[in-house]
Amino acid sequence: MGLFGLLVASTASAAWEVNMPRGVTELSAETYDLHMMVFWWCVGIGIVVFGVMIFSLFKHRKSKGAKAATFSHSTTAEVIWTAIPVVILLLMAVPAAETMVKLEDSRDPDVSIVITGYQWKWHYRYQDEGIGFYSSLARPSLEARPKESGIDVNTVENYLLEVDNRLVVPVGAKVRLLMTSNDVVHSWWVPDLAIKKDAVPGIVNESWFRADEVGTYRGQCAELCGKDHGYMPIVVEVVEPEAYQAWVDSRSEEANPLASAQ
Ligand SMILES: [Cu+2]
Repeated sequence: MGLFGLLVASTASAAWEVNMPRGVTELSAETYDLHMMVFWWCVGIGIVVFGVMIFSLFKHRKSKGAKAATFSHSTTAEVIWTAIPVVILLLMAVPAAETMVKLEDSRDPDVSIVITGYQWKWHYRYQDEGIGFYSSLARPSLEARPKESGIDVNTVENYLLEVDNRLVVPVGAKVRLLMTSNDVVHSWWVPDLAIKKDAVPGIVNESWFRADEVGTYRGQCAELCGKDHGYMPIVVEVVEPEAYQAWVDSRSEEANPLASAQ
């Protein structure tokens, strides 16, 4: 309890979540529910197995004059303790497989974005809109980052979780993500979208999401990619379709020379 108290006290200033978030997409909710289902199965199995074990140890202890049984095999017991786990695994595997099939189905997207990992930033290119830009750690975080900066990082809003150029997508649209890397292996991870996918040089990985709620969702690179691995956050802004169109128009007008570079 003391240790727990310490742990809570040391992180009291930050939101302290133990569990994974439920997220804002249908599949993130499904993933969360699967996770919880398997978790409760594990809790149940733990209670039953340790319950029987502890009860047996206590009930048949030597001081009570218990005599050890001498049999070494029981076909009935072996069939039962094989059959029960098989049934449990099937009960978990069927819904998990259904969700996995959906996770892989990135056909017919409304928006398609190529994500390229760089040491240490992200590049986003909207395939059909002709928009391309880098997304780097925001200046307030960058300035507060060095130990000798003298800036209290607790005063920086969304410290290390803010970028200069956010990824903007429309709410309710199917967004396909094609991920690759320019140098080493990175991983594009946004918990609220239930996406954590490696960005590997020379390989294009695929993922997709359909955000149901307008909002700002934050993530980080999740693959140790070098000294500034902790300084390449991800910010996804889910907006209404009209706001998205306005953003696309404003971006196109800028005629960003990097748009066609990637
Ligand atoms: Cu990285």
